[in-house]
Amino acid sequence: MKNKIIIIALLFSGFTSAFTNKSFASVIGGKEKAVIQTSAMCGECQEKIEGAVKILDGIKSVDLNLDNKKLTVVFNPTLISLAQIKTAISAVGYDADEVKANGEAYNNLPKCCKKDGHE
Ligand SMILES: [Cu+2]
Repeated sequence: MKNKIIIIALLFSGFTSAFTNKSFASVIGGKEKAVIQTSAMCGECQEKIEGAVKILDGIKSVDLNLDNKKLTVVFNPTLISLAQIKTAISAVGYDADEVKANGEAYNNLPKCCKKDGHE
């Protein structure tokens, strides 16, 4: 009986540490969920970012919230990494957390889609 409790306690501590070790990402049965801060300004940006991520291998779902500019992405970490997703967002001209937008792609954005476009 006591052994059973210890095993359960060990399983539980392993389970919770799997969650706390991943700062903004959590593991959900082979899928990983991450929230990425982007620099999206409008619906066009939203479509562009979601579209750029959606076509990548291993992406389960993509959703950009324009109110807080956060992209919630569920992906299979054995097929794609979080860094690759951020690079794809940068490549279409937007910041993704610590990864800054690709300069050329950003320059080619319509003025209203730029960070200083609403002055
Ligand atoms: Cu835009």
